[in-house]
This record gives sequence, structure tokens and C-alpha cells, in this order.
Amino acid sequence: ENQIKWWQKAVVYQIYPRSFQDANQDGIGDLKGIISRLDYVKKLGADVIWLNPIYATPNADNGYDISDYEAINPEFGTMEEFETLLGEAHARGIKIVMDLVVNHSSSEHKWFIESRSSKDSDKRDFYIWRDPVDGHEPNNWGSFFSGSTWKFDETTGQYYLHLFAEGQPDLNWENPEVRQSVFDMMNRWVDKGIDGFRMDVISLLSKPEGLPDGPVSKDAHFANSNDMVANGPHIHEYIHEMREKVLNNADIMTVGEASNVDIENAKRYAAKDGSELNMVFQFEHMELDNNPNPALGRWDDAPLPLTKLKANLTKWQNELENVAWNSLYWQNHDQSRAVSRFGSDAPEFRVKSAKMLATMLHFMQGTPYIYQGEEIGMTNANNFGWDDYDDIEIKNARKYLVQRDGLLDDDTMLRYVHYKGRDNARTPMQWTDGENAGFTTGTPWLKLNDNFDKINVDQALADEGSIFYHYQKLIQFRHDLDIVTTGHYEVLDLNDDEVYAYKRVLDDEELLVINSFAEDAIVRDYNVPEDAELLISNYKDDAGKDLRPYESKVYRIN
Ligand code: TEU
Ligand code: CA
Repeated sequence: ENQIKWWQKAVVYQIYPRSFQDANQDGIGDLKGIISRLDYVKKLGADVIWLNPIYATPNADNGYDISDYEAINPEFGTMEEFETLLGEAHARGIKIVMDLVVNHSSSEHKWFIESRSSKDSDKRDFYIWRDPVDGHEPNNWGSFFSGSTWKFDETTGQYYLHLFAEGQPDLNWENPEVRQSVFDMMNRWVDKGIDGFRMDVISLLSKPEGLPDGPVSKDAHFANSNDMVANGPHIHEYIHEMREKVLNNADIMTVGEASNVDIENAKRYAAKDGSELNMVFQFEHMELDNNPNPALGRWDDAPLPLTKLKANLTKWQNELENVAWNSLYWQNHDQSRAVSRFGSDAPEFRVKSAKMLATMLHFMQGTPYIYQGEEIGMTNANNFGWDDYDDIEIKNARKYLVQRDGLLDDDTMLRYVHYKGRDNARTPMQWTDGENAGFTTGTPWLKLNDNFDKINVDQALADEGSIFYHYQKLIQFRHDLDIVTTGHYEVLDLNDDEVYAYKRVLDDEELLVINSFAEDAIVRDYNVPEDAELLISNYKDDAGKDLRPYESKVYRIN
């Protein structure tokens, strides 16, 4: 039982297909584009690729609104091309993990079209329909994308629930037919030979009994539906059922995107006994820098105090040890660029701080995820104005918080969006310093970050001191040293607000990981023994107790 599982030694590379590589020059990334870049992922050393949704979709939320779970989005290619991608990845020893979006479907999915057609439809109970209450919404929940979670449907005079966009009606998981239909669909993908699922907002599947109103904070119009729904009454039953009916059928990897998960629930979702999923994405460390006003949610641009981050990540490291398994990430397609948010994208610090962040994360216990472009230190897109954005979360937040409620002025909101908006992560991948960064020769679906002349893959591969090669080394260490997977984590000096230092301990072997978040030179003494071996650093030499800006180093001690 204590044997290391393959996914515990693996590093995952996340690809956002729309923005990765365009092969047919229509401005939209596609499967052929990904195939053409598999050697790049191989060179980095990642073991697994997680693909954001590639299924048929009307794109209300860039593919997280699926109209056919078993068809490929024609913008991205064909099923045959997907099979080629899977084969080519496998030929290189790379596994493919698929996004699974089953909290909701698209409103254009045939189930929903049937469901909304009549109260007697045999798909009516596939979704969550309710009568109006006193002529308005059935409860006071707010959508993740602003506004109410309820949409009135003229045809039958009822409202349907959508935790996300109107085009993303929530499936009714209490209906056993819904569950069986999803499990059958999953099994067909498993039979195709995919290697796992990243499960979108899996913690939201089970809604609370009676869908009660929730508390509404000052300045807000709606209750926080995440708080009302996450980790609901039947969620663990549903996942056990999924385990029995699908997940046990193959040696696949599962990671639940677990919005609002706490330690107690994570211990169950990601339990070591394998009864549910392999691991979850938790969000606490992404929310430490939320706005103090709950009505503004995550919209803010205040830097995150390091001591808060340390306390939080340390809690997750300690609490899950030996009982569950962590996933490790700084960013994804829903978060802004890590170097801009947690390090510094100023030219003199960008490379140093990006390497430091990487080292800090990759020596922890858990499975690390690298989001496309992170490995070359891509930054937030400060060249964007309001008209350049595509993301529904950004657009709705402006519409409600600025234009309707006047809680923020347009300039402040734009600053917050520059700092936190999802489109920062979704600008096209920067391959070269040429036309459209080598992403496409067509018109890119989303504007590029204008720094691609300096920050691009060509540059990174040509420079042996680049962030890319730093990541390559980190991945290699994880593969070579079991202590990175199994070592006991022990934080040092929790109150130090400039350095994140910790140890990993396995029998008489020890790793000492020192990461300075300071932009100035500072001094710290960690009693490093004379004969300690310096494994990796982001400076050319070792200055002992003197830590230079964003210095990061790892010693092996035994
Ligand atoms: O994200 C769920 C989720 O929690 C996000 O809405 C998050 O709150 C927001 O992006 C701010 O960080 C998943 C997907 O990753 C996201 O892309 C989808 O929009 C969403 O589910 C709905 O499917
Ligand atoms: Ca294309």
C-alpha cells in the first residue's frame, strides 16, 4: 500500500488548446498544433498532459459548456486527429488526461434541449427546474459569473439553475439516470485509451436539500453559491459510485477541481485508500489575496503576504501527509500568470523569481502542474484594454460591479483585471519572436501579450540559463529522487515574511529548500553543513548566508 503510484512521481503539463498552437492558421489553436508540439513537452520532461475541454461546444465559456461529450470541437479538429494525438503522445511516453465537465452541460446539449421543451419531457429531471417564488427567482444564489444562478424559461414558466453562465445549466445528479449516462460516457473515453480525468468543479455536484437561501454580504445582491453548494450532502456517495462504475476499470489518474474544498473533505476526495479520487485542486492559496469586501470576491490587486501563503500551504502539506495526496499549482487557465502575481515580472527579476517560484513548489509533496507558458515565465497581459477581453467572468464582473452597482470605477476594475483576470493566462503561447509569436499566421482569437519579442520558446531553448531548463531540472529531480515524492515536509520559520524555507526528510537523508521572496539582499542562517551538496539554484554561485534578490536554492544533506 505504501508503494509509490505513477501519478505521485509524475509532473503534469496543462494545455489550453485554444491558445497553444494553430496548425491550420484560422487563429484558433487545434489538435494538430498540439501534435506538432509534443516533442517540446517531451523535452521539458512532463509525464502527463491535461487538455482543457476539446468537445463540441457553443463556447459560452470556452468549451466548459459542452453540447456533445463524445464529439470533438470542429474548431480543434476531428476524432481521428484526437486518436492520432493520443497515439503520438503514448509513443513518447506521455499520458493524456481529459477535462470532465459534468456539473453542467451546454444549454445546447440535446439533453437540455429536450428537458426545456416540456414539463413532461423524459429529460426534464436531468436538470434542476423550479417554480418562481412570489414572481421571482427560487432562491438568492449568485452565479460564479455574477448575477443570479436562475434563468427563467418562457416555454414552461419555470427557472433552471446555472451556477455558471446561462448557457451552462446544472445537471441534476440526484437523478440516477444522469449519473449512469455520465458514467457510460466516461467509460467510452476510458475504452479509447485516455489516461485520466481532471474533473471540473466536482465538489459542486450535490446541491443542498431544499436549495435554501444563503446569507448575503453587505454590497452584494446574492448569496455565495459556492459556499452554499460545495461538498454537498451526497457528493462522496456519487464519487464512490463513479469509482465503482468507471474509475476501477483502468489505471487512470483522477484530479478533482474542488472549489471550496477544506481539509476534511480533501482527506476523503483524495484518500490514500483509493476509494474516491487520486487528488484534488484546492483553492485556499488562490483566495488568500481576495478582496476584503466579499461582494468584490477575488477582484483586488493587493499583494499576498508571504506568511499567509506559508501557513496555508504548510497546513495542506502536513494534514494530507500519509492520508491523502496533494496537487501543487501556481496557476491554470483560470488564474493570472504566477510570475506576475506571486513573483515579479519586472525585467530585472522575472527570470529569477519565476525559477524561485518553481523550486518552491516542485520540492513539495504532491503532483505538480505546469500551465503552458509558465515554463518560459510568460507574464500578465498589461497591454489589454477593455475591448481586448473575451472572458465571460471578466465581462460580467465589469457589467455588474462597475456598471450596475458602482462598487468600483472602471480604472480600478481594469487594474484588478490586469492582475487577476483569466485572459492573462489565455493569451496565445509565445513560441517565437516572429509574426503572432509563431502561434498562427491568421488573426489570433485573443490578442497576444506584446512582450513575445523577448519572452518566447525559441529564446528559452537557446539560453541554457533559461526558466525552461530550470523546470526541466526540477522534473528530473522528481523522477530521480524518491525523497521529493515521499519525504516528510517540515516548514522553517513560519513567521519569516521574506523567505519560504522548508525541509524534506526521509530516513537519514534531508533536503533543505530556501526561497527568498525579497527584492533586496537579506541574510539568513540555516546552519547549512559544510559538506551539503547544492542541488539546484537560480544563481551561478553560492553566497552562503547572503540571500540575493529572489534567490532560491536546494541542498542535499546526509
Ligand atoms: O472553474 C471553476 C471555478 O471555480 C472558477 O469559476 C473560478 O472560480 C474562477 O475561474 C476564478 O478563479 C472551472 C473551470 O476551470 C473554469 O474555466 C470554468 O469556467 C468553470 O469551471 C465552469 O465550468
Ligand atoms: Ca486552428
